[in-house]
Amino acid sequence: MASSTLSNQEGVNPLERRVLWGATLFTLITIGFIAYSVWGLGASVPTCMNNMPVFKHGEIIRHDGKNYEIHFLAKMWKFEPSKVIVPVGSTLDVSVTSKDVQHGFQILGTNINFMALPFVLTTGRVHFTKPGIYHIVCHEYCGAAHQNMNAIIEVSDKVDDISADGLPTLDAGRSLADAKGCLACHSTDGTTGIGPSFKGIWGQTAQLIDGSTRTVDAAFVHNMILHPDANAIKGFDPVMPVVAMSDDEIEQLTEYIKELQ
Ligand code: HEC
Ligand SMILES: [Cu+2]
Repeated sequence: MASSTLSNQEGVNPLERRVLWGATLFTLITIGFIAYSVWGLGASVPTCMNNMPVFKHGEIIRHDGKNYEIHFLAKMWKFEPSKVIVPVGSTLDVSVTSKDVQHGFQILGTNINFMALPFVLTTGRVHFTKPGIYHIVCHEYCGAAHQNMNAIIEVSDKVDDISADGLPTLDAGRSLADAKGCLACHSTDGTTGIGPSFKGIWGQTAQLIDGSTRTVDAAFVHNMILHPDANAIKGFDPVMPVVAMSDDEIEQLTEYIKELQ
């Protein structure tokens, strides 16, 4: 029995010796696999930081060189930003949170595979050495339009730096709406101000004071910006000013309003 083995002063039982060697070998192999996955395959363990304040909007932040920090906001049923263009060789520090329910976040073909949880930031790092389109999907069922929830990272060998159109229209549109003073009268969260909120109007029917109706689409937004006086909407004082804008800017604002559905 064990006590007689232990009291055996002649040395370690050969069977025990084999078990010890076996266990040591097994441990070394395991450590070897971990080392290989970290240095050989570039795996990084996602860090879950639940004591950090979470962000409320998606954002692309450029640090030095080809180092980017991307904040992905998952919400029913899209990711913000929905498109990111970075040059080949970029390293992305990705952090993910959710605005509403539990979502999934996987960048296909990379080691980034997270849960996107409300009030929680999950972060990881991914390095892109090959050009291509990398799809991001939500892999956690999150409601009616779950299957539409996707985004892309385009890794390009043509751009030297993150290109302007790599910035999500949401961010470009937001800063434009801000710069042009639209946000003074139009909220982006559904609350009515001096004008209707930008949130949720896309595709809706606007009731004009002359009794006619308009569908809020690209043509209407364009017309509204150029001739606000010709589109007085029921329930509002017709105070919207004409703001000089290029067609490109109008398009960006239109995209912005569209994304705020
Ligand atoms: C001084 C306040 C004010 C500013 C600034 C303003 N708007 Fe408006 N906007 C309104 C009001 C009020 C309405 C409702 C229509 C009306 O009666 O004139 C409106 C309506 C709209 C609509 C139609 C909304 C719907 O429900 O169909 C769009 C689109 C719009 N504005 C876009 C813009 C954009 C883009 C800017 C910035 C370039 C802007 N507005 C700046 C007050 C403003
Ligand atoms: Cu989802």
